[in-house]
Amino acid sequence: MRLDVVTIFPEYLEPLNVSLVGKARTRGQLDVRVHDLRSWTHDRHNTVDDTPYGGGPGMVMKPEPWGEALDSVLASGEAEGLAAPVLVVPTPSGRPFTQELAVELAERPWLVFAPARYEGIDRRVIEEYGERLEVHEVSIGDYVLAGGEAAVLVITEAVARLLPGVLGNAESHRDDSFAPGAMADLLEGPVYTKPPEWRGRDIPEVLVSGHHGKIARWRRDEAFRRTSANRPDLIERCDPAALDKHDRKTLAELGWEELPGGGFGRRDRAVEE
Ligand code: 6GU
Repeated sequence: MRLDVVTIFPEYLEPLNVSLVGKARTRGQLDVRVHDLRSWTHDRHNTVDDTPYGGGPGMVMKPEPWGEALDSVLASGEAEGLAAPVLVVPTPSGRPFTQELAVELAERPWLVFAPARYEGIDRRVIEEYGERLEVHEVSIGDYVLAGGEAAVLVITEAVARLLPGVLGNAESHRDDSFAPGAMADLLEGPVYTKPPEWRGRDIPEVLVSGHHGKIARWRRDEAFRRTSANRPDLIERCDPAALDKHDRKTLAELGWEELPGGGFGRRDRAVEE
C-alpha cells in the first residue's frame, strides 16, 4: 500500500518510522511518503494560511498550495501506474473514523492524507478533488486537536495492522473489539499472563481449568460486563438475535432488560433501590 501525507509539520509524522508501521515500511509492505506543504508555496514567507472570508477567529488554509501539492502527489502515483487514490481529510467535522472504515481503507492500494491545521482548508479544495477522487472527511473522536497530523498517525496504524502479513499472527485481529465476527460490538474483557500470583493477586481460576467452553463463556461474560460499564450505547443497539440464553441472563444481571420494540435498555433501578 502507498500512503502520501501532505503536511506543514513533516516531523510530526516521524512515528511512522517506529513499531508496526515502521516495520511494515522496512519490509516493503507500506510505501509512506511525507511531503511538506510549504514546498508548494511561492512567496518569501511560505504562506499557507489567510484570514477567513466573512470574518471570525483563526486562519484558513489557502487553496493554492493544496492544489499544487495534491496535483503533484497525484501525478507521481499515476506515473507509477497507480489508479486514483482515496483522499482522507482528517477534520473534527468529519464522519467518525471506525473499524469499518479502517477495513475499507485497508483494501485500497493508495491513500493520500491532507491533514489541516488552523480552522481548516478552503472548502473549494475538498470540492475540487471530490469531483476526481473518493474523499473521506474523518474525525477520530469528539474532542478538538490542533491539527489532523495525530489523526493521520491513528488512521495509518489502524489501517496498516490490517494489511496482509503486517501483524505477526494472522489471527490477531479476528476478535478485536469492534471487529466483525463472534465478539462483534463487544469490548474485549481483561487478559492475564504469568506469573499466576502477583502481589497477592491470583488470576481467575477458570483460565487454567483447561475447559475451553467455560473459558469462552467467561470471556464473553467479561466482555458484556466491560461493555455495559464503558460503552452502554453498544449494549443498547446490540442485536438480540445475536444473543444466546446465557447472554440474556448475563445482561439481566448487569441491569439490562429486553425492550418490547427489540434492543435493550437499562432496567429502572430507581424502583429497586
Ligand atoms: Cl481528524 N482533527 C482535528 N484537528 N481534531 C480532531 C480530529 C481531527 N478528530 C477529532 N478531533
